[in-house]
Order: sequence, then structure tokens, then C-alpha cells
Amino acid sequence: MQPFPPPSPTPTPITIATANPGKVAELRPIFAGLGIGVVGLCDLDTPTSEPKETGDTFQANATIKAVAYARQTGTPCLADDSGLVVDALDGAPGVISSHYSTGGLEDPRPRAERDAANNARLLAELQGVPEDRRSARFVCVMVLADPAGCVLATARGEMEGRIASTPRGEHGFGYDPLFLVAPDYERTSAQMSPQEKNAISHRAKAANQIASQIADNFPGSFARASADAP
Ligand code: ITT
Repeated sequence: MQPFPPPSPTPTPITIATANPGKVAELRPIFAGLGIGVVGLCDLDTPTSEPKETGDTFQANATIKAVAYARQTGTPCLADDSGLVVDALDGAPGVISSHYSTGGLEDPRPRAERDAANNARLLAELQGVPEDRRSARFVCVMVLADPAGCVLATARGEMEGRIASTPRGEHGFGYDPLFLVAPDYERTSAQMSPQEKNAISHRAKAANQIASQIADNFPGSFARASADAP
């Protein structure tokens, strides 16, 4: 395998390629804790445009995003595609989690309004479904691509839970206020501090796997996090 990037005195940081500020906020400390330096798209001067997520799996969409942003920015990019999978709904909302209220169609509303509408639809779809049949999981597939568009690493993480009947908690984003975390189902992920969620989340599990693949396959290629990284 050709090492990426070519040996250089200044290893490159990885760009976290997402338009979702909630994900950047979760991923930055996770990677810093793993000793890997990251920047956000907003830290770069290069303007980017968001690719269309046309895949029908998390893997396909994460690859579309990582490759598109790596080509546009000329930096190694890490993207994730994530979502909620609810057993009683045959796996919905799945890959359309961020646009569930519109059935996957583009939704011009601000993110907070979209999240509220998605949560309302989820509750409506599960009306009358008893607690023990509301099992669900967050899934995250993460892909690291280089500027030539080659996939360097890929990983999948899951977090098990159950869908609550009413929203609770102030932290996180998306479906967090409705996601009762296994095994005790007492608190939603929006009631956990960011540190608590980061210790067990689908995104943290995928990030850990990516970090160990980087350590094994591309040692020294990427910038280390500075000691005072957030
Ligand atoms: P990017 O594509 O720019 O990364 P996005 O929010 O559109 O941002 P996805 O396509 O991966 O990201 O959709 C993920 C959706 O799944 C997200 O908008 C939430 O509705 C939901 N989701 C994923 N992880 C979550 C988490 O940790 N907590 C709550 N909801 C989550």
C-alpha cells in the first residue's frame, strides 16, 4: 500500500468534513483524546459545497462525503454518515434520519427546526407501540479519504437504546432527547454530559477504530493533537 501522505516534516491534520456543528463538537475532543489533530471545514480557507447523499446505506453516504470534501479541500477528510435505526419501524428513519419529517426530501428549515420536526414524526410513527417494543440504535459509519479520493480507513459503531414517549434533556442534537440509553433506559442521551455521551457513543466507537487503523497503517502521517487541544 502506498503510504499517505508522502513522508513529510509537517504531518497534516485531518479535516472533519461535516456541515453539522453538533458532530464537530463531539468529534474534536474524541480525536484530541486519541492524540490526533483535527480541523473543521470552517477552519479552512477553501470554500466547499455539500455533496448530495444519494447512497442507500450509511457506508455509501459516508464515502460520498469523505471523498467529495477531500477532493474539494485538498486535505485528508474524515466524514461520517449516521442515523437512528428503529426496529418497530423496519429500520427507519435510517439513512434519511436528518430529513425524516419530509421523507428524505430537501428541507430548507434551520437545523433546530428540522430536528424538532423529525422528533415529532418519530413520536407519531411510534404512537401506541409499547415501551419494550421501542428498541433502537444509533449507527455511525466513518470514512477517511485522501485528496485523490482514495478511501484510507472505514469503521462502524453502534449505540443501543429505546425511544422515549416524551423528549427530555438539553444536550446533544438530533434525536438525543428521545433516545433512552441502554442498558437501564433511565436517561436520554440529551441528559448526558458531552463527556458521558462521548465515552459510549456510536461516533466515539467508530472514531476509536479509525484512530487505531491510522496508528497501524499510517504512523506519523497525520498531525498530533496539541497538549492544550479542547
Ligand atoms: P453531515 O451530513 O453534514 O455530516 P447531517 O446532520 O446531515 O450532517 P447525517 O446525514 O449523518 O448528518 O445525518 C445524521 C442524522 O442522524 C442527524 O441529523 C440526526 O438527526 C441523527 N443522528 C446521528 N447521530 C446522532 C446523535 O449522536 N444524536 C442524535 N441524533 C443523531
